[in-house]
Amino acid sequence: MAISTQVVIIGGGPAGLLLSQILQLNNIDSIVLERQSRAHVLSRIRAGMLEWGSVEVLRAAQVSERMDREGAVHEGSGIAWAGRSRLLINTQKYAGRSMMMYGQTQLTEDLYAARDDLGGEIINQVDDVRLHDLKGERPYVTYIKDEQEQRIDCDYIAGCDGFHGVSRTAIPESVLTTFEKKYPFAWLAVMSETPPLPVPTYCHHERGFALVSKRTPMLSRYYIQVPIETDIDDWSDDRFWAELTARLPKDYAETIVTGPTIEKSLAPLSSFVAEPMSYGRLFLAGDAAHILPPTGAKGLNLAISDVHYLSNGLIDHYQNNNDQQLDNYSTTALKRVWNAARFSWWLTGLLHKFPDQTRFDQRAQEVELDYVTQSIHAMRSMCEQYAGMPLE
Ligand code: FAS
Repeated sequence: MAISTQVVIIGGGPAGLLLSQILQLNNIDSIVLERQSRAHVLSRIRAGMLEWGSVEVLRAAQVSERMDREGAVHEGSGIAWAGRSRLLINTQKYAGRSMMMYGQTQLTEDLYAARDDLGGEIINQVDDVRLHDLKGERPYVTYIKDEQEQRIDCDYIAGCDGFHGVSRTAIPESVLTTFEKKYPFAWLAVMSETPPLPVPTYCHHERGFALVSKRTPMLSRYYIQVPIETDIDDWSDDRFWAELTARLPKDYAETIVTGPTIEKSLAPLSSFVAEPMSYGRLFLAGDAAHILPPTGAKGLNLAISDVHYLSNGLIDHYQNNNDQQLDNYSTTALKRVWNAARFSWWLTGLLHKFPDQTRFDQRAQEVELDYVTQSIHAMRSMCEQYAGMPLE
């Protein structure tokens, strides 16, 4: 039994849900196919920092009411190093754009609620999604739901199914080029129901990188760099708090409120970009096409900017019969992706301790941080990229 729609969206994470929301606001039908249950998707704890361009896309998509009420607008993040110096990546002052602290978990809840309000179609717990006839005029998707094979005919397919999804693998290897860099360390992340420090701050330390961040006024998010082969069971709460505070400047270490962790996870760091981000009637958006180390807080923001470009292209197709934006989607999206990938790679290299690092490397990192503090040109460049390049 085949049904049809205009756009099939594979993946019900932030990219897929936002795309379906924007399309429906522009009278374009879509169906979202999501492998997991809604509860599973909403249990994920990930990003927390939104660029102002992302805030504006979310406002236009009518999913920002709680973000504007509960999110925290702030001027940027701090960097501390050598236990003393400190700088503020003041995106408001040097790039004219603030940042918004708002958790990806909350944003995904808001997206699901908005889809429910508009009666958006999201089919959870589907299996064996397959893409067919991508080079034809009428591609289609098959999947298994409740042990029944289903088929959806459509005009376009949006692959929003993350790094481990099926969409990217539907592009022939002869067409796809991938670029990958794996870092020799991971981030050990915890969440605690404790009041966070006022400013999200990256800490460069000879013991390794640390990041103090927040999600809400009573939800703190902390990260420390650990070796890639780390076993999370070796990290009790006490050991985590002792290592985190050893890497913070003294005044931070003395004011941090510790407590039982409510979540603990390991995230190996890697950079990955796939080109092109489109093939025939398939368009990739978000982690399906790229993965960046969370250092630059870019992953979620790139998923939003991909969706911004892709939805503009689809709207132009259906409303103006103009395919120029769709034809240029991959080029346009990749320009912003590579900008963010380079910045994330640079900031990761600047702030982390590499296994083969020498004292010279450590000192060179500290001097570069001193330089960024003293040079308005270097500071402007860092802030412009941290704030996110303006959406074209
Ligand atoms: P997602 O992976 O979120 O969603 C893809 C969806 O597709 C999932 O729900 C999945 O279940 C579904 N799916 C997969 N295969 C499927 C199939 N075959 N059929 C149907 N559905 C399928 N980014 C930042 O900007 N700042 C941060 O601080 C930050 N921190 C992070 C910390 C961690 C631990 C992790 C893992 C990521 C972090 N990120 C951060 C990046 C992260 O937030 C992603 O960029 C974001 O989730 C991308 O959203 P999507 O592209 O929608 O992909």
